[in-house]
Amino acid sequence: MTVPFDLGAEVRRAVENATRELRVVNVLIAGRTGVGKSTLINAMFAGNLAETGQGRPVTMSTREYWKEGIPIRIFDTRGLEAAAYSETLEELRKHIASRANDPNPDRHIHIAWVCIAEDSRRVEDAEVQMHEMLARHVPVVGVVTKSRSDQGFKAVVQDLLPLARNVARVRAIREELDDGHALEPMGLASLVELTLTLVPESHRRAFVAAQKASIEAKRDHARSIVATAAVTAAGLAAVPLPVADAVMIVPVQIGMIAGISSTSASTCRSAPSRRSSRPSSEREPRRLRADGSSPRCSSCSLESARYLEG
Ligand SMILES: Nc1nc2c(ncn2[C@@H]2O[C@H](COP(=O)(O)OP(=O)(O)O)[C@@H](O)[C@H]2O)c(=O)[nH]1
Ligand SMILES: [Mg+2]
Repeated sequence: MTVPFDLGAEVRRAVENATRELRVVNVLIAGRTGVGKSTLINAMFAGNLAETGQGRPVTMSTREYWKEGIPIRIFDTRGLEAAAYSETLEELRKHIASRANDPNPDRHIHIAWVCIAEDSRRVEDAEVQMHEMLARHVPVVGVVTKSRSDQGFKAVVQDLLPLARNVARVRAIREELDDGHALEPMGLASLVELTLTLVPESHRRAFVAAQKASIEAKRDHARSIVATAAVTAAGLAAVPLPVADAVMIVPVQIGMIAGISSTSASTCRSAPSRRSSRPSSEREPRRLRADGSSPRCSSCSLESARYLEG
């Protein structure tokens, strides 16, 4: 008996499902000018988000950054040093509260990082007040930026930002010292892991996909997708079916690949484009290999449905 099987339709459906499930995670990053927010954003997330111009103003002091294809929105809050600080804070509070009431959870702010530079060795009142306001609405992490030598500063931050769920130390870029030694970036993967414990479960996958600092987070996520698909496939194989098991199991495999590639989107999209500049009508049709497998992304080596799509 022949069962019609449209591979293209299966791939499209799997990619659509995986993309729909991905959601959009919203991260608010607060801190004084110069503490290293933009540098941290660019080190942490795909797409050099903080370099994409000015972003969109959402309040007088807050700008929203995003890029097509990356499931994250960054809210960069400046103005901690402004004279009219309490107005800045109130304006931001209203904005966060109105988002929290939005029925669409993709509009909520899911996590806030309050950044304080280690070299300042000071926590200002403005930062304390900011963290108090934010903690009423979202989980807050204190982020000590430009870390080099703690000397008890993390404990001071923990003490002065008691509503922060945790405090992380990061160095977003490599720093070369006069004597030729270099300090490598640090703490970024830990900040990913810590943040993942605090964002709602529904939005974790989006965070995993958007971040580029922790390959482990992507790998762990891929493993859980593979494990789920294996259980589903085993269940199908156990049921006597009037068609070959493969017919039922191939869509599960395609879904699994689409799920994995959607959380590796940043890697795939940063790969040198293999898209042709020729109009699609002039391009050769895409082909599966002789063994039936699909081409692999040159960057992440995933047999990627998203890549297949392109
Ligand atoms: N050494 C070192 N410099 C950093 C680090 N993060 C940021 N910077 C530098 O600090 C300056 C201000 O950073 P920027 O990201 O523009 O700060 P923002 O105003 O908070 O967005 C820039 O010159 C960055 O290169 C870091 O982890 N280590
Ligand atoms: Mg900046």
